[in-house]
Amino acid sequence: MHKVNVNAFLLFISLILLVWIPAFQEWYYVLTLRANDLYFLRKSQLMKYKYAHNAKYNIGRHLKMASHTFAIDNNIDGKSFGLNSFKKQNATFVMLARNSDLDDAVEAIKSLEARFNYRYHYDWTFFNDLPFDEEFLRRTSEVASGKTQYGLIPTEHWSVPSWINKTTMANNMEIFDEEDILYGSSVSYRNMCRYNSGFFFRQELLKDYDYYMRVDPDVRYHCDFPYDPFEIMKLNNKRYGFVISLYEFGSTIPTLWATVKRFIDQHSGLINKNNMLGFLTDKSDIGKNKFQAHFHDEYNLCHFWTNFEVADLNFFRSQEYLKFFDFLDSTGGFFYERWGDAPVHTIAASLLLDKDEIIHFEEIGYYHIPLYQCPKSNAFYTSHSCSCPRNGSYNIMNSESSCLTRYWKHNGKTFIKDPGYF
Ligand SMILES: Nc1nc2c(ncn2[C@@H]2O[C@H](COP(=O)(O)OP(=O)(O)O)[C@@H](O)[C@H]2O)c(=O)[nH]1
Ligand SMILES: *[C@@H]1O[C@H](CO)[C@@H](O)[C@H](O)[C@H]1NC(C)=O
Ligand SMILES: *[C@@H]1O[C@H](CO)[C@@H](O)[C@H](O)[C@H]1NC(C)=O
Ligand SMILES: *[C@@H]1O[C@H](CO)[C@@H](O)[C@H](O)[C@H]1NC(C)=O
Ligand SMILES: [Mg+2]
Repeated sequence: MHKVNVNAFLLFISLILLVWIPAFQEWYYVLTLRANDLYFLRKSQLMKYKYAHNAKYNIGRHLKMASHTFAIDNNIDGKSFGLNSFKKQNATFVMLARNSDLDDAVEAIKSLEARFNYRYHYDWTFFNDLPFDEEFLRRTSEVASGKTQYGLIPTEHWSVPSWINKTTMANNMEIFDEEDILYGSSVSYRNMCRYNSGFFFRQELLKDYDYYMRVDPDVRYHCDFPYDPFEIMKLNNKRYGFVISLYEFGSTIPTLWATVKRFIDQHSGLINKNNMLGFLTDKSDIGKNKFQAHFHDEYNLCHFWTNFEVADLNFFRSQEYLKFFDFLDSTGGFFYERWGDAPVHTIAASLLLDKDEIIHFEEIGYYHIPLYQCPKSNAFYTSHSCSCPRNGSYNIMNSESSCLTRYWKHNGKTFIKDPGYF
């Protein structure tokens, strides 16, 4: 009889197992995820009846015009928000940091990995105006589940241009300091705001991506993500996404709005027909949400907090945006005043994009000192293991300094789970 070669047979079996076991694990993993999902959704529905959310605490009811987090109750078929598609988008996280931010940066990365990225392994791209040191490279690479890459910002993107009058700048910074304006005399903060307004998207390392999500070292995520925000952007043709919206300090932007108005006059062709100018200029009270800010211009100071930002890089790379940035930059306002990247991005998105291209990510539990976005529905809170103080005054959902009601008023109430949205 033909003699079986035992060694060859064992090798053959080992090869089969090597290929088969990981495939099986992946399959088993997805199955248990689905089962968990279903289990928590069922459980959360029971919880809802046991502890009816807002009614129990009697807070924040007046401010909140609508929520689609509640819609989860109507749909517990386990297919929540396309969680299981696992299709990776053309996207990266982007973190700007100093070497001294390392400990915080590691915590922020761990937080986002635990709440979202361990399922997807999106790339992490880090930038610094000085070279990152060995320890920064090592520790951030250790905690990131995706590829990590590190860029040095060119000096032209992070310095006071030669045409800025240094005397005027110094005089103005002195006044800003006397008025106790935050970062009143910080040159590095001004460089940072101008870089984030006009240069981050030009970095070589970002050329190969369509979308990015900004992650600062001083932020944390407090709920499991119910979806991939990049996928939401892609599937719904969104180009700019935010979580928190507030009133800016008017003293940091005395001439910004006048500059914007000149831009609108001179480049009316660039302004989107279906823009969201109303969001920027509405100063009326909305229900019990009183208008909070005081400013001499039409601008109501509402802006998206850019420390969280998911956006289409191609928007920032567009001729429209570049023209807008150059126009603002040419006035020197980033240095003579202290224009933040938040009002700049917000005004640009509101004027240059179709308002349907902007999205509020209501289900993302997010913290940047001192504010949270903490989803208030018990069903959502429990099913996504949130760990934020839902009923505190620093939950933006309860806060009167939020511009969200103004956003809802001017951008409708089209939510992710509305029928036919996907
Ligand atoms: N590389 C570098 N990053 C900076 C510098 N200043 C601020 N950043 C980053 O810019 C972002 C915002 O800075 P932060 O101090 O948190 O400003 P705030 O949130 O407006 O108070 C964070 O990602 C910081 O790590 C700087 O001088 N160098
Ligand atoms: C810079 O501004 C100061 C006043 O702030 C002015 O006296 C000076 O002439 C300016 N310098 C230049 C080169 O324009
Ligand atoms: C990813 O985005 C970049 C920049 O827009 C683009 O050049 C590239 O083709 C995209 N890649 C894929 C796979 O879509
Ligand atoms: C809500 O806040 C009150 C006090 O303001 C506190 O006693 C209560 O424990 C809080 N409940 C939750 C669920 O955080
Ligand atoms: Mg910060």
